[in-house]
Amino acid sequence: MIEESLQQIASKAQAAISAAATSDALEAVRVEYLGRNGSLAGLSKEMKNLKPEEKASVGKLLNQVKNSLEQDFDVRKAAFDKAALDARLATEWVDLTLPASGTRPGSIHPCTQVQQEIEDLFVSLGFTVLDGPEVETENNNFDALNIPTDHPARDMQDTFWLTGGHLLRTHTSPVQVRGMKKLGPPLRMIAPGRVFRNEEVDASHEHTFYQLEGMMIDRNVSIANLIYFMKTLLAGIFKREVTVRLRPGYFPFVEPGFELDIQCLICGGPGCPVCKHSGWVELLPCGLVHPNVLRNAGIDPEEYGGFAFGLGLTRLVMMRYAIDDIRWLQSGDLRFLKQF
Ligand code: FA5
Repeated sequence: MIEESLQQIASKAQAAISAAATSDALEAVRVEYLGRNGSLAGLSKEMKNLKPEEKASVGKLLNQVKNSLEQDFDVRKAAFDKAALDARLATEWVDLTLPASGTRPGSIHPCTQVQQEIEDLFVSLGFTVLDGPEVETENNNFDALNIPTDHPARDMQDTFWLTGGHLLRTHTSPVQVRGMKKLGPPLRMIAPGRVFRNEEVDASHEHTFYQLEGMMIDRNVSIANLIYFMKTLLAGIFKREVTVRLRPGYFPFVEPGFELDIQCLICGGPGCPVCKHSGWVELLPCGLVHPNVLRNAGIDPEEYGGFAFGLGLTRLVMMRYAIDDIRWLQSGDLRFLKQF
């Protein structure tokens, strides 16, 4: 009797599994026949009314039917799942090789780009790249560079003074002092870095800006060497003819000293706020290293000489990219930065 009911349930359930048109309909069939309160569960509850000798055979049959229905159900379910996945893949096509959407890659700051180019150029010419601290001693920033306490040249660079004989370096020249002591002669070094001056900000002046110091010490270094390296530097950066002028310049740490100016590339010469309407931009002061500076670093000026320069890196970047106001460079404005 119970076997008969079992066979009937089995064939009805099989037919229902085959007939289920959707995954939801199939699930309803599963609940109806195989669920906790389904038909098979109802039959197994009746087992307790069977005679002991019948229990084993009916129990076995019940299990067989249950296993077989579960298998049919799984096969049909897998078919529905696959069809659903195929349908999804057909509409939701994903190209995994595309860059992820929503990310905005950063870019290298124009000052860093130009700095790296100059470093590569000078490294190829045998120069070492040195780093120095932004908080310097008064001695390295001034005294060792032949600018004693009462020297009027101290007023040329408005200084942010700190306590204990320290200051924010006003130029990269103190790295000359460190470089001479570290490397000893002969030497070729450059030192890019951030410098600070307590001065009014305008289109071409920042309180915080970048310079790039350069120095070569050897026997028989002359102005011809200095001019060669300055020309190589400008040709490497601008990759085209630029008009420059060399005029005498006063810096206590060089003798003779020069100012190398570049014709303003923002206005092309007639004058604008960047060149203070002069047509020229101060870019590359330089000169032959003063004997006192060599002596202060323990180098014999009778044996060695050298040249040094202090490139205004931020101004060079302005000229290179025709940036008409120095304040853009530290503004952090993404509309500006995204162009590089
Ligand atoms: C000096 O700082 C010297 N140490 C340079 C030097 C080194 C001369 C070695 C000789 C030998 P100066 O104060 O002129 O010099 O500054 C150098 C360059 O920094 C200037 O030509 C200019 O391009 C840039 N500069 C100066 N002040 C500012 C400023 N406030 N904002 C942006 N750039 C500046």
